[in-house]
Order: sequence, then structure tokens, then C-alpha cells
Amino acid sequence: MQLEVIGIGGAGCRIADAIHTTEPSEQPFLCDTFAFDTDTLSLEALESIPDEHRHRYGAEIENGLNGNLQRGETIGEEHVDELSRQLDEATPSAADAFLVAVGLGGATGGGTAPALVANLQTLYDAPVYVLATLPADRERLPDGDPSVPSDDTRASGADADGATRPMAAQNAVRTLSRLDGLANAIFCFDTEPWLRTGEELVDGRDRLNREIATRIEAFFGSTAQTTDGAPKAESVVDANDVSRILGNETALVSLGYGAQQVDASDSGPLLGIDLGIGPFSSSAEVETSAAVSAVETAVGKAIRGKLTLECDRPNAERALLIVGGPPAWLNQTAVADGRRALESATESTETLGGDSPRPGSDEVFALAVFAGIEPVERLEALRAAGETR
Ligand SMILES: Nc1nc2c(ncn2[C@@H]2O[C@H](COP(=O)(O)OP(=O)(O)OP(=O)(O)O)[C@@H](O)[C@H]2O)c(=O)[nH]1
Ligand SMILES: [Mg+2]
Repeated sequence: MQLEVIGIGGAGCRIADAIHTTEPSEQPFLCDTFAFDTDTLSLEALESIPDEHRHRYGAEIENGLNGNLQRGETIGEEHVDELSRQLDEATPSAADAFLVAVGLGGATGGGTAPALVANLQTLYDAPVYVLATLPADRERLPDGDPSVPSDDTRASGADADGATRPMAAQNAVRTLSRLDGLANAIFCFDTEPWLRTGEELVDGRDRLNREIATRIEAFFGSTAQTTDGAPKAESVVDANDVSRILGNETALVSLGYGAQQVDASDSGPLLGIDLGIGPFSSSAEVETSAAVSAVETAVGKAIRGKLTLECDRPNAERALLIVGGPPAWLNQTAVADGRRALESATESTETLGGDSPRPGSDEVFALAVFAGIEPVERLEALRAAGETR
């Protein structure tokens, strides 16, 4: 399937940019990638999204909205048609799904995302998914001090480099509830547990964005059509499977990921020279036990390791497991066992599995998708924090 990625606001645009950077040329899964922001400087700082797909809106605003969500919502409503028209610069009708990326907690992304998602739902038949980051506690409590800076800008939102956003929790809770019923599903990324001790978000965000992009690529890259001559998956995951697992009722989604380096030289002598045309490595060239163990390790990390949003696995209503890597390493028995492991971890009967041959890669990866994961402790905490302000 082909994904149209749209980033809104600082975080959303940087995440879209990271996804765009990660896209492998041999297995493209992106229809187009757009970046929309009220902040010129933030747009200019992006690395890979082409200039013509970056759009600054709200000329009346100087460099962002500093966390003033009410203002953001007004601006979003006023400019949503303008943003949708921007998409026509490319080919949005070719998309099998939309992914709107946004950092919950701010004003530009959070204010505009609900209006844009609603608009895309009326304009296109394809599902509209949201990728949302939850604000970190340290943004609200600078240096562990809960007192809010007193001057106007800071009291309402962000400081100059966006390190503190006192309204972040409240904004996040509000935007999440506005998206409910509009987005087909919401991929959640919980920022706090992914930052290191004492690390500021501005210092860690590029690493976090790469982690997010890796998971989005592992997922949607595996649904992309392989180029002619490339090895085919035994069990293809397509747009229908994705839609079945993610649903249409704004389920919250968490992703688990694990990768295991393998010796790519075991994957056939032609590797690296002969990309894009066969024959690729044959399974005879990889020890079965080594392949099984690599798949098991990756699957174990994906199911039991750190998720993008921590949740109780048995709460998940639906789940999907994709195992990818050099074709010779994709031991189908181990892949099937992985799917059974996911089924038992989630106690769900609605699970799907697939594989994703990646010739030329030197790692075996597994991606677990958990959908319909509420109740989630972290969200309850965020709601409580939002209310006490
Ligand atoms: N993962 C990740 N999260 C980020 C990043 N930048 C900001 N955030 C988070 O996203 C939230 C919103 O920040 P921004 O995206 O900068 O806000 P905005 O949408 O531009 O809105 P305003 O700047 O208030 O107009 C913050 O509270 C952070 O939690 C980033 O690069 N990566
Ligand atoms: Mg901003």
C-alpha cells in the first residue's frame, strides 16, 4: 500500500521528515510527504521533505502559537481548505491511507489535526490514521519545579526553544478527545520513557523521531508492492489487512519492534552486487537454527520489549506481527510461531501475520502492532495532570 504522510506543527513535521528520510529506495511506500506549520523557522530546518511540499500557513502568526491551543483550533478551521488544496500539488487520490503526524501538547499541530483529519475523511475514501506523540512530563515541570513562569507567553505555552510547555498535558488530552470519532486509528508514542535521564526533549528528539520512523517504515514498508524481480512475501500484508487490524473506530495503537543483526554474507554470494534482480540467497545457505533463533529474538523484543506506548498486552483487541529481513533468514516455521506467540500474549483471536523479504538488509526485524489497547495507565495520568491545571 502507499501512504500519504502529512506532518503538522513542529513535532509532526520533524517526524514526517524522519519518515521521508527512512524510506528505502528499493521498496518505496510513500505516496507523498507534506509538512505544514505556522512556524517558518521550524519548516526551514527540515532536512528531506522537498521545499515545494512544505507549506507555511497563518501569515498573521509569528513563529508558532506557543501552545495556545484555542488559537490553534481557530487557525486550523480557517486554513484547512488551504492545506487540503496543497495536497493537490501531488497525488493524494493515489494514497491507500493517510498518516497525519502531530505532537500532542502544542497548538499548531494539535489545533489543526482534527480539522484536517475531518476534511480528509470527506474528500477521500482512504482511511486517515494519526500518529501522535504524548508530551513528556519534563516539559511541564522545568527542572522539576512545577511553578509556571509568570510572563504571558510562557504561562500560555512554550518558551523560546520549546523546552517547557506548561499546557502540554491539558492540550494533549483535549486534542486526543477531539480526534476521537474522526481518525480511523491513532498510533501513540509516549515521549517520556524514550528520553534518557536528565535529557531535554530538544536534545533527544531526533533520536526519538528516528525510532518512530523505523517502526512506521517497518510497518508500512512491508505493505508496499515489491519491485519486479524482487522476492515476494510468503504472506503479504496489504491495505485490507492493515485496515482490519487498525479498525475504523479511533482505536489507540502501540507498536513493538525488535531487530537482530545477522551476517549478511551468509545470505548469498550475490548479495550487494545483484540487488533488484534474482536469484537472491537460497535458504540452504543459512543454518536453520541460526535463522530460527534470529526470528525468535526479534519477535521476543517486538512483543515483550518496550512499546511506543506501554500497555497491557492482553488488553489489545487486535494485533499484527510482521517479520522481515534477508529472504534466506525468514524461517517460515519461526514466523508462524511468532504469530502464535503474539496471539497468546494478547489473548486475542483477531491476529494477523505476514513477512517482508528485504534483500540486501543485514538484520531480521519484527514489528508488533497492538490495536485497541485502552485502558492505558499513562493516558489516565495525563488526563489527571490535565485536570489539575
Ligand atoms: N517525538 C517528538 N516530539 C516532539 C518533537 N517536538 C516537539 N515534540 C512534542 O510535541 C509537542 C508539541 O510541540 P510542537 O509540535 O513543537 O508544537 P506545535 O504543533 O508546533 O505548536 P506550537 O509551537 O505551540 O504552535 C511538545 O509538547 C512535545 O511533547 C519532536 O521533534 N519529536
Ligand atoms: Mg511550533
